Amino acid sequence: MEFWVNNTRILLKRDDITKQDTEAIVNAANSSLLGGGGVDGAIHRAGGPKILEECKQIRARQGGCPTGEAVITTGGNLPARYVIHTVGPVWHGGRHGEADLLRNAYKNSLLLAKEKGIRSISFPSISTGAYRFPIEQAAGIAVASVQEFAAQNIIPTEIRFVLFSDEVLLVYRLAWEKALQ
Ligand code: AR6
Repeated sequence: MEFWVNNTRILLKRDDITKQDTEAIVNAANSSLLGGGGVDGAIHRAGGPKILEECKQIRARQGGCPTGEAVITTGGNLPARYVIHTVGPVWHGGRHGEADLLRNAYKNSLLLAKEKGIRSISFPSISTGAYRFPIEQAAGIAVASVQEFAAQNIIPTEIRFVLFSDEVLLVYRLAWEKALQ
């Protein structure tokens, strides 16, 4: 299913993010940048050791990636040319700035893409797995962040939400429909 915000195509699909042919895919990483489970593990497995090597170089330079920020590596063996690694917040009940930090993770990933001239990008559902952010609220924040960015920026021209189950896809679809009302 797709929506348009000005000239940006927004696509929602149930799929594996490692298979996407957008110029960049976003990784729901952790601050160490050294890999983990979930989508992070899947990206490093499919992309091969080059991605981890580059993450280690970034770590050596800047000591990891703070929550809400984003860094970029190449895509190794992935179809995507780049991986943008962002760190969503761990859910601690909602009174610890979680919403703002999640908004920052989407926004800073999109800003980095724009800076690099990246025209198409795929996002997973950041923070809603191991980091336990409640899915409805996370979907609302993801949708609002992308909608706001697309309303103000020309690139990326295609933004995909690549969701791992029908249930999560439905939550994101409802969040978009609500946002467009
Ligand atoms: N494609 C798309 N989505 C996926 C894939 C995939 N291949 N695999 C899992 N998901 P999570 P988080 C979905 O836990 O909550 C890692 O260990 C998954 O079903 O990957 O931000 C990191 O290193 C869920 O809907 O990310 C961090 O330590 C969503 O991706 C920590 O987990 C996010 O789940 C980050 O936790």
